[in-house]
Amino acid sequence: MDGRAGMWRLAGLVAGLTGLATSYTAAMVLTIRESPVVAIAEAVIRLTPGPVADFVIRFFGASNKALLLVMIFLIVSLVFAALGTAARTRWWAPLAGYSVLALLTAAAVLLQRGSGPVDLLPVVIGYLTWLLVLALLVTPLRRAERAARAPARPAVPNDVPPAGSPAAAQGRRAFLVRALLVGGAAVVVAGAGKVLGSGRRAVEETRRLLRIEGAGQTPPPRGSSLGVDDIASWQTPNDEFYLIHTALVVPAIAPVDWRLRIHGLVEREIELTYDDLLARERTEAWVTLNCVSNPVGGDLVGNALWTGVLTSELLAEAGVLPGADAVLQTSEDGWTCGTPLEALTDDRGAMLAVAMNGEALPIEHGFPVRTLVPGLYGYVSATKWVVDLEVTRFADFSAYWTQRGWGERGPVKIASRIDVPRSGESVPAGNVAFGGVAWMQGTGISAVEFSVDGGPWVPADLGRVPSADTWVQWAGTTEVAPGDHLVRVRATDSAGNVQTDVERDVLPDGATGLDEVDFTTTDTTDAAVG
Ligand SMILES: Nc1nc2c(c(=O)[nH]1)N[C@H]1C(S)=C(S)[C@@H](COP(=O)(O)O)O[C@H]1N2
Ligand SMILES: [Mo]
Repeated sequence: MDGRAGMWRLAGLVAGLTGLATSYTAAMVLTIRESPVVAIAEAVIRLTPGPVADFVIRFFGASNKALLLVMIFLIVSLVFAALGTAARTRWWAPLAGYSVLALLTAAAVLLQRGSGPVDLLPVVIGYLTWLLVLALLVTPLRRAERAARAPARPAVPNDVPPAGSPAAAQGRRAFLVRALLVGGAAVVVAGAGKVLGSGRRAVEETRRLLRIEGAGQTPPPRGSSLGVDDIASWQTPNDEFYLIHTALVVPAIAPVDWRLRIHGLVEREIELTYDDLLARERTEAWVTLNCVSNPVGGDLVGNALWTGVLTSELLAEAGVLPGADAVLQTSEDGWTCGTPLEALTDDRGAMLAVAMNGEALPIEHGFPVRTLVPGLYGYVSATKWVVDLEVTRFADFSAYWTQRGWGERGPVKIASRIDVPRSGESVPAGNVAFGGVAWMQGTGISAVEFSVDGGPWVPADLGRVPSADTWVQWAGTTEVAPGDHLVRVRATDSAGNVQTDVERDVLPDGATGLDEVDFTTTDTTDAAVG
């Protein structure tokens, strides 16, 4: 038995575990639900045949997942050690081994519900850590072995390498120092990840158990959905609602820690706790929220039922002083926006929202409290994780996006979108179905028309809406001959303004122009005859 083999195993083990530590912490920092190792455990559970899984779950009770994690951990530890050993004679062996492990993990991550490319980042970070740390650790080991084998020393006639020259001993010492330093760093990194992750999980758990009394009592109006497949559903589910925020690490705020300060040009400062806010009278409304960065035809828009407390009432209580025309909103993560005071005090229903579609706000949508102002783009109004409202003057400040060239005020612009047919879709010629959504919060949509190949504008049917603040589904059909076509859509608001076809970029204050979709119609009579 080779006495030095232990060092190679140790190198493999330290490199492997350090990679697990960095990938775990990356997952916690990126607020990915679980670490890659958990993704593997879940994949194993999912891929285990039903009866076996049932047996295992019954046998191990609630601790089965923890046990599975421990087992996976032990197995990969053996693999890591083996890869260290393999590195001694075949430099490519760990590379191949890590690649296979990373690919398997990536597959497990992608199997999880709602995962996307970002969720692969921890896997990539772990993979790079493996390669880097192993290289760092085996370099002195190789040096030691080369020194031990140096021709200056007579070969020893057995398979134990010579105890070694001073150079060999030095190499091994360098290895041990590095292994110790890397191992220590890995423990620190994993500890940081645990702290980050546990705080977040506690908040997620609190949120999950939270019931906001009375929220979610306003069903979508009958007829809001036209029942046409592939038009965006009138109510956007929380986990499909678009997300925009500058925060890399989404704030996880426990309700007990949340405070809102209302101050500035007011007679009385107000400080509110979450309980204070929940104790107040609540309002609930369907409101469509959209992003100023949404291009014509884009999907940075969603419609949800929001429950909260009217800002008009809070600001009336604070007593706004003359001269104020803005409210500078600040979030826990330091993002700011400037909202016209009027929009927060008039009767449009601007609110501090605590629930979205009847559930406590999801963390990434601003838990525990966000602002929601019908009729304004999100970047000037919809502050997530809001903690501070300063009544002030537009002349006296410049908020996050305004500093970056975006308009100071962001009233929404009228828009309409084609969801059916999809771009490039091929449909049978004849009576072709068209449909989508249109919105102009605050004013409402009175008509939507579509036109094929520059032909006459065809009026569409509109779904029913509860107010002017939500989008409306539109749908219609018209005869289309076989061939390649282009359909365009335009909306008219309830004040009689027809959507312009003049194209403007999203910068500085929202895109304009008409959505258009290319599609093909195929002659079905040919197919029937053939
Ligand atoms: N704290 C914070 N709030 C924010 C933002 C942000 O970056 N940070 N982005 C705003 C923008 S630009 C939009 S469009 C909306 C999006 O809200 P959503 O992510 O819930 O859809 O949030 C707004 N509130
Ligand atoms: Mo936005």
